[in-house]
Amino acid sequence: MADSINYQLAKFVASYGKVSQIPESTCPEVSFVGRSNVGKSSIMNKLFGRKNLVKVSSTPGKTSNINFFEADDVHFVDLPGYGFARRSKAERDRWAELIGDFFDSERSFNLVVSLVDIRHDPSKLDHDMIDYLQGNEFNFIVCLTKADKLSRTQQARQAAAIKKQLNVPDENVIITSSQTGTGIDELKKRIAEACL
Ligand SMILES: Nc1nc2c(ncn2[C@@H]2O[C@H](COP(=O)(O)OP(=O)(O)OP(=O)(O)O)[C@@H](O)[C@H]2O)c(=O)[nH]1
Ligand SMILES: [Mg+2]
Repeated sequence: MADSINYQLAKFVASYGKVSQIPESTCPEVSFVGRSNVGKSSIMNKLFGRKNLVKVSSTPGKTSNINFFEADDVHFVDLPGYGFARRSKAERDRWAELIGDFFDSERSFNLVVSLVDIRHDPSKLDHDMIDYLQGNEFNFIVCLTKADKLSRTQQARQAAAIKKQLNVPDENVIITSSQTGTGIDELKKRIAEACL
């Protein structure tokens, strides 16, 4: 680990269904949260320069465990998505418990990457998640995903509206696309700042 992270070394570590199963942090950790289908797995693959190290699902709500990846002595944590409409109450309760336990636990929360679809106003659950991160003073950034689906003008308009609605400072928001690579270098920079 020098002044940048070698993402080419990325590998899968383990998948956990309960927070109590996760070993103590042994290195810096970056976690990815956001609604189901927002693009968490895709942005991680883009960081790693890999097509499908992190499973990208055509069926939303597929990632129901906490999945750990590692690159160059940094952990990358793919958290299960929220807000999938066709989920049962039991599944939603399980999600809330898993995420609640995770952020309550004694870990190295170097950076939380909170993903929000740039095309839509943030949902109630996006607000809850980001309010929670702000309220508990987590070091976090918001990645606005799927920017390739909007024109430059629309991107700027949506980014401004979303920042205002979520009440997060300018410097905490990055416009990204896992398809074109927009914003990925900036994200890498923020990860390096938080972890190295
Ligand atoms: N156009 C475009 N599509 C994207 C982008 N990122 C993700 N997608 C697509 O959105 C869908 C969901 O992406 P995932 O990365 O699986 O989303 P996720 O947040 O991991 O979803 P869950 O694991 O279900 O919570 C897939 O069909 C992706 O190909 C992007 O930047 N641009
Ligand atoms: Mg996923």
